[in-house]
Amino acid sequence: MKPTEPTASNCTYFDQELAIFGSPPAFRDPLHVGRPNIGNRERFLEFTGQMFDRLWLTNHGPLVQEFERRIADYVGVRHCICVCNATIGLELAIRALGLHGEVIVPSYTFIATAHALQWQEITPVFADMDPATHNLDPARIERHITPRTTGILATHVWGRPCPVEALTEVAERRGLKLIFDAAHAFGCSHRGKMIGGFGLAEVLSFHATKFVNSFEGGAIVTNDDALATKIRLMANFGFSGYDNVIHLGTNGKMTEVCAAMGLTNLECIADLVIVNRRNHEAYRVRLEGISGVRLLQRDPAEQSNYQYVVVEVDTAKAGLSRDELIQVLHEENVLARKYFWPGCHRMEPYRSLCPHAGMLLADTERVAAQIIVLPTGTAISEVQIATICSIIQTATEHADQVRTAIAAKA
Ligand code: T4K
Repeated sequence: MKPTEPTASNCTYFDQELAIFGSPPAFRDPLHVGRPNIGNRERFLEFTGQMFDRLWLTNHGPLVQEFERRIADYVGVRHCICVCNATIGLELAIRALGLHGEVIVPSYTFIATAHALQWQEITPVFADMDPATHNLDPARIERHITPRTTGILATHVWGRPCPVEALTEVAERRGLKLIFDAAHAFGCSHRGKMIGGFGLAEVLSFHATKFVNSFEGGAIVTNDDALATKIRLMANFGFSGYDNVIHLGTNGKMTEVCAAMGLTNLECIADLVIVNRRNHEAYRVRLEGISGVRLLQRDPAEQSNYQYVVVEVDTAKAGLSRDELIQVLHEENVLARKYFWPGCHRMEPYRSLCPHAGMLLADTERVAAQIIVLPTGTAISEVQIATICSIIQTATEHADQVRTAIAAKA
């Protein structure tokens, strides 16, 4: 009998038991990608206790100030402005920098990167990725630069650093402002320097699904004093002291309870890396040798949060397409994700605004159709990882039967 919750001694997966063939799923409860890491609950209660005692719940309170100080120290930047989420953080950075017209972005990123521009009536112009890294390819940017282009907004996809130097060179030579969407990259480094200090500003996310979470939250980090002052004003309606609005602004403030969660999780950041790294290594060992399934590696010389376990499926070698493998996993209650399929350019409003964008995004389209993101973080065990890998192995070894079973279900 197949166990509903595999144990260490019983985690081998047999082909006749695949749920796609009609057996019960390997996992009774769904295994999600993006399960939140929850730090020390006692610490969280201490922080929130202080908050209740002070009767200070939001508007740049002491917990937010402390969170900002600790992030700035950790990243090694002069300024950190915490905000309610990274999407608002991107919007604020974009607006404070005066970007307008067109801005070059990857299509292979979460939709928020593009929306943060379009929301402000700036056209995101999608450039292709380097398929080896999944990051924006500097060599493919220049063909998109027009007299209306004012900036480049690049994402450190999966926390693996963008080619920062090459992007900086293009930006400087063409007179463009360069900022980074670092939503995935808190705790990651590039050439020994923490991500957060590159470009004119970088934007971090502390969403529940991120490596360090503050329920919802984000931060703009920068070494530019004037920019930091401006963003701080803009995130608080443009207020400078009581009753004095000196700038156009919005409400981008982080609450104290969010900062309490962020501080709690920041205190155990080293443990979170250990868990994610252990998981990544477990996946690496068990996926190695499965034909057509390649785990994206991290540069061991750099710091990484190992927050995303990303595999590329080569249909010809695996015998199954990415979508077929996803279906196999979902039948087993492993809710693997297809991030960032189908690419921003194929989502609205961009699909309608620029229906032919895909013609210059061949690698984005190809890679987006090959990616599976697997569960990791503190909510998953090594035994569960072993089972997931065994499901993948069994499915690829019996690809023909799996395809037949999928076709029968259609
Ligand atoms: N830039 C980039 C490159 C980003 O990846 C993101 C966010 C942003 C900007 C914007 O940052 P924020 O404004 O969010 O700070 C999820 C996250 O919601 C999103 O924050 C994240 N990127 C993106 C990569 O993943 P969805 O649409 O996949 O969310 P959803 O609801 O499907 O949740 C993901 C999984 O997490 C689910 O399988 C269930 C699990 N989950 C989720 C939550 C909220 C839990 O187990 N517990 C939870 O509390 O976007």
